[in-house]
Amino acid sequence: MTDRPIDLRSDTVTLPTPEMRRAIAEAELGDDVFRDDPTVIRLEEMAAERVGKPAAVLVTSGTQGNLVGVLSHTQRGDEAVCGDQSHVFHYEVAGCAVVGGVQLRTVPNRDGMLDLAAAEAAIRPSDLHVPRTALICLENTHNRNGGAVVSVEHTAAVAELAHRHGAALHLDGARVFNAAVALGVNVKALTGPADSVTFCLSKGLSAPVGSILCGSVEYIQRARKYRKMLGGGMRQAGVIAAAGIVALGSMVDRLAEDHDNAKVLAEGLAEIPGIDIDPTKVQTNLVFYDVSASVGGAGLVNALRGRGVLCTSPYPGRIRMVTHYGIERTDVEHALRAIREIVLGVAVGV
Ligand code: TLP
Repeated sequence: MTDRPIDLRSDTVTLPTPEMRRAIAEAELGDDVFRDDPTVIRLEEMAAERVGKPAAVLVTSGTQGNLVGVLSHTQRGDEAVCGDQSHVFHYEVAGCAVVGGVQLRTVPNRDGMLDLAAAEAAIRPSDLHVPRTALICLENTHNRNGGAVVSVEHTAAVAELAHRHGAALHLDGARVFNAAVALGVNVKALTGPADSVTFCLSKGLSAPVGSILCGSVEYIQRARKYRKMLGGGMRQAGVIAAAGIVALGSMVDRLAEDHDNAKVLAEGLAEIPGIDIDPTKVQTNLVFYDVSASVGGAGLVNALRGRGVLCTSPYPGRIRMVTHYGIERTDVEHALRAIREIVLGVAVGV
């Protein structure tokens, strides 16, 4: 047992770096609803430039970014096509339906990708009886598909499909910098084909709060209004933006360390009898595996907690572990030892 928990529940648990804490303390501030906060404006300009869009708006969270993002592309009664494993469909409290009157239509997701034929078939014809397909949503990296990276080619193909049918493409890029680092490409190759992009400062990039929504100037103007409607008009938000500037400036390249640690974890898990994992599927910082043949999901979560290792079991029998800033190689080794003892202990009836 170590003195601090090894917290593998999510990369959302990351704490701000010392450089972020200094930047927060020294940030130049103003009321951002009046557009008087120079630090927010700097972050938004930096973020837009980074992903190759004309404009950006700081939002409170990835969920708010996706909701404002969808609202700014759609009207009530429209439909948005998304993956059946997507975050926007599973984990955003049906915000598109509740707030936007937008119906989500799912198509199969595999390895982060949308089934292109199914997506094309899901696009509505022009007919009195049916909703308008206004939008397609893509997610990169893909959370429920094990942190899978969506390729540049697939992103371009989905954008081409959307645009051919007069729809827009929104990218839920909560972890798009993980995808860019894993592929070794400039993030613009992944964000460029999309009409709008959300990415999170508060996950692997380790800022305490905040996400960014990017798109055209007119689109971001609409988004500012929807953000205000949703209570996301923030005042001296430079305290948040200051950490975001550090996040974008110095926390992107180190995501490779998290991916390496996830690989070590996955390879170690594959050697433990009673654990089902394909380590070749682990491309970024999310590690999913199955323990239904041994201790069971809840069993492992609880036993690990007693040994100072935190993780989640998002579906029965399955475990999710996430590597991030603050998780060192020695933490991964400690977690592996604890898992091995628990799983083998149960297997031999100890
Ligand atoms: N995901 C969280 C949980 O909600 C599951 C996590 O711990 O992974 N898009 C994607 C792909 C996400 O994974 C998340 C957060 C969001 C959007 C929402 O971001 P927040 O939590 O900032 O609202």
